[in-house]
Amino acid sequence: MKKREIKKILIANRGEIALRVIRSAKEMGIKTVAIYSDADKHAPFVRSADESYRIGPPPSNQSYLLGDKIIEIALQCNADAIHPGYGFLSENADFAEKVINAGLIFIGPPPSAMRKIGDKLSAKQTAKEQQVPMISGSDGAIRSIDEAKKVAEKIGFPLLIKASAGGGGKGMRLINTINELEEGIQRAMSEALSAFGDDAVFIEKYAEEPKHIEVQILADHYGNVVYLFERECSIQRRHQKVIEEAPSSAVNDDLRKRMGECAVALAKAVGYTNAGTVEFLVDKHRNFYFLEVNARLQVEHPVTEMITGLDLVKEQIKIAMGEPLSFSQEDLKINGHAIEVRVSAEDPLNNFLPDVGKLLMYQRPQGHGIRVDDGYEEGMEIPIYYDPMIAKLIVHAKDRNAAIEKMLRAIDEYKIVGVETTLDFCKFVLRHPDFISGKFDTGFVAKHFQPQLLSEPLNQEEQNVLAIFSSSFFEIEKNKWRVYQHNNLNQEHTSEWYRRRK
Ligand code: MV4
Repeated sequence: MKKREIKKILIANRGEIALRVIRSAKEMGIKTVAIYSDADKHAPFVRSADESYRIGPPPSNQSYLLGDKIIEIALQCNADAIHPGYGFLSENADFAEKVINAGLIFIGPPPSAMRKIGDKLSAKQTAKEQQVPMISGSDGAIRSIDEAKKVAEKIGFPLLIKASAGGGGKGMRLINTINELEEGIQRAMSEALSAFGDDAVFIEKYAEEPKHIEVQILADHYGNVVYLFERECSIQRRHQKVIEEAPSSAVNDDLRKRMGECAVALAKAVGYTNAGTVEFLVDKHRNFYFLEVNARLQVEHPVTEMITGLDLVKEQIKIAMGEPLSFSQEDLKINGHAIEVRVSAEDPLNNFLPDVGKLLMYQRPQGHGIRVDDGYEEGMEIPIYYDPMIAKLIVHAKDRNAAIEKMLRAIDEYKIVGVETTLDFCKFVLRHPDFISGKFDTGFVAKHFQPQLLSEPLNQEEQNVLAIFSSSFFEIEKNKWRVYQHNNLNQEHTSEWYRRRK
């Protein structure tokens, strides 16, 4: 692999991750190009890039998913490389291939590696060949109901039917008895076909109360592959991660090394380069099982950056330029503990439905050990067209307890008015005895969370203030008032602030 200079990068993404990539590129003396949809015209990432180009109307399929148009812009503005961020085109092997065929550098793994681990059956096949532990299940795709029944007899119930092309829980079905099996397979296959254009499904024994733990890897073009330890991602709801941390309190040095080495072996086997993540389930006996590979930089990468001191985007860019990794596995040490919470414009009191709108007030927490990766500013609208994540709030401290304390302080300092957010929900999790003790699994939210736990009934004084508000300035419904309460804004402050706004 010969070295190739990168002087200009086009970022094929939006929001916080576009800004995140732009910042690292700037520090490396690399020029940046933003592309944006009409919904993002005034976004910070568009302003902070050296050049920016409109790509189309707000919907993703008319903007951030237009691979050919994005490549055309990259060529016109003389960019050397494209960084895809996460989501959108980031794991699309055909797009990566087109980027390369256009003479540009794709800052990510080679399309061949993306294809080998892109569908779960072929990823599992490779993992198995590398002696990565597998949960018991079917050997490859299920071809008949008879075959499904044989596998079920062998492994027992409950079991899961998974779509090979699915990811992040899409196309998964839980089967509790033999009676549900036939219909389950048929439905799973037809759903997979319509959702992914591929009806391949497979069966796995259902692991009960598992933890979701993933290993970050980096691989250069000279066969050097390292693991940057693990992230604990069990706190999620409906397959959306809410809180991530590094390291995991359930992983000891021995398990860390075994999981890390499996991830490295898998990467080497498919000729993987750049940054990637290998996902595992870990059961209560500390057995780990391969799940899937994510061929991109992930949302939660900052917790790994905090405990390793590395800038993963810079590492991605250096790898793409053909530089060898500047460190080996032995050089890497875990320093302290990091936690990330995803701050989303969703209403936990209303089934986490997106609550988009204007950020009337937006003040970030500050201070020692606090990092906010966001893509919005006060006064901006959160568009309805994309993921409702407003920000990632990341803290770093000497140990897990200190990190939890710091996160609670940071959440209290975060002032967001105008949309409901997941901040209070995260506070609930961070204070829960089972979270604090580390005794939690992917079922935590379903087991412990009820919306009532976030909302105390209003006391008399609060009701009085609410009455004044709703009759005088604006129609402020109860939940909005709770946001002011959460933000510790007293009545005078709130009304004065509203007066100024008006
Ligand atoms: C499983 C499992 C239990 N047993 N596989 C969900 C997302 C996808 N990546 C795999 N998932 C699971 N696979 C077996 N054999 C439980 C889950 C699962 C889960 C995994 C990670 C994070 C959250 C989860 C929530 C529910 C179920």
